[in-house]
Amino acid sequence: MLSAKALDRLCRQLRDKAAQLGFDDLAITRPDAIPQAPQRLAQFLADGHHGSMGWMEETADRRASPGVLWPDVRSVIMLAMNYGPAGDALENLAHPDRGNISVYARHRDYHDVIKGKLKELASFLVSRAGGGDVKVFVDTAPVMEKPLAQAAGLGWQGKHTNLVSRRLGSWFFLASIFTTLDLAAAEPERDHCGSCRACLSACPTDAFPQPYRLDARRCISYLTIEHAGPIPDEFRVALGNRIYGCDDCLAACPWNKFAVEAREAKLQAREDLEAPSLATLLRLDDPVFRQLFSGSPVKRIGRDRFIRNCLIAAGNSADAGHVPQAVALLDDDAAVVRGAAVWALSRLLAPEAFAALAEDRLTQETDADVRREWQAAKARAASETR
Ligand code: B12
Ligand code: SF4
Ligand code: SF4
Repeated sequence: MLSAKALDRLCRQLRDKAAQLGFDDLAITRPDAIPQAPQRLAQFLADGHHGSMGWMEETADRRASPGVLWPDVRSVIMLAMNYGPAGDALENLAHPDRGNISVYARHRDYHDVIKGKLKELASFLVSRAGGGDVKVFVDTAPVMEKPLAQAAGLGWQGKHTNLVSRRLGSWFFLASIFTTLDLAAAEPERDHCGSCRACLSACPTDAFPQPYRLDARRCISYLTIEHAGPIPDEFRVALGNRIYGCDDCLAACPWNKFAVEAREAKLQAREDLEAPSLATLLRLDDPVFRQLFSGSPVKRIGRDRFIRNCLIAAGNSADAGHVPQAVALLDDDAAVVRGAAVWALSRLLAPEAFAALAEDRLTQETDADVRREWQAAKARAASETR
């Protein structure tokens, strides 16, 4: 058992080491510091707000309570790593000839960047404490990182549900170290949203049924990354050119006036992912997709889902230059790509030209979902011709 003085020294050393490793903040809490989380998570799941993320339901008990995930845990160390953009995060949304990849994915996969540093920090802790057990997590285990980070005082969950820090703004990742060591816990951060509603109003798909609650099924981040099938029709126009994730609610937050650019070089945007040409992306086959997104979080969704997203962006671009590539993608092996190509063409071709194409291609299509896409788009074209 360490004395209070030794504990204090240990925490200071831990903080210094974390800063040295590139973390931007560190705070400590108790595993039982989020008593409201189980009920709130249960409500989120009962409302179906997790959509097809079945893993959230399967792990709910462990997710809601660190003590269920690991009964021996005595302290939770929460860490923040800034990934702030160099310029205006939303600038690229005004360029329909470009695809927009959200800021968190314009560089190396943060899981890879953070994991090694976390392990090093955890080993440092054990060696300085002269014992104790540790487990490290960065979005890789059922841990409610945001409420734990608020309880530790790193920031507060804003009305958009993400953690906001008075010092860092909104652009930072979270990670945690669970330990059997008894460390001094900090006070929770209080809510500084006040009467502001900027993030709620900024959402293009109206994904917040109430402040502090998100219906993931309506969120562009979920629709472009987590959702596997066709993107529901009602959200396609709102996607604009967002082909991977969305930053609108984060970027709207006035607390970002304190945000600075990421200091970790691996979290600074790759130039080729800041505003990639949609025409080029639409031509990616599987090997080239894997090569382009090697080491990037985008690789996780696979080429077919990515091309689906790019086709929706092409349909929103009003650029008939995409027509030949969209026609070529009508023969793609993946039904989800063919269906999105139908939608893009229905938006890029004149109604008469689309109707003629549909006449020719609908009979060749065997997949039921894609046939439905053709029929819905044909009906739209017919109503526009009338
Ligand atoms: C599932 C998930 C998603 C889902 C669902 C998001 C969500 N808000 O739940 C989707 C795919 C949509 C998503 C999107 C994004 N995500 Co995400 N995601 C996660 C993940 C894996 C779990 C989150 C979770 O547990 N959700 C379940 C809900 C119920 O929990 P919650 O959001 O904390 O819910 C709280 C509120 O609902 C609130 N609440 C409910 N009722 C009430 C009532 C009152 C009065 C109050 C005050 C509060 C309140 O209490 C709940 C518990 O505290 C975490 C990593 C992790 N392991 O924590 C990353 C994580 C949250 N994501 C992250 C990021 C960066 C994003 C995106 C910005 C990515 C992007 N640019 O596209 C977007 C942001 C969208 C948004 N506005 O949330 C970061 C956020 C970092 C931060 N600073 O907060 C995390 C922490 C990953 C990480 N390790 O850094 N994500
Ligand atoms: S990430 Fe985009 S779509 Fe999702 S809640 Fe925020 S603003 Fe809305
Ligand atoms: S935009 Fe306003 S309401 Fe939303 S998180 Fe920031 S301060 Fe809170």
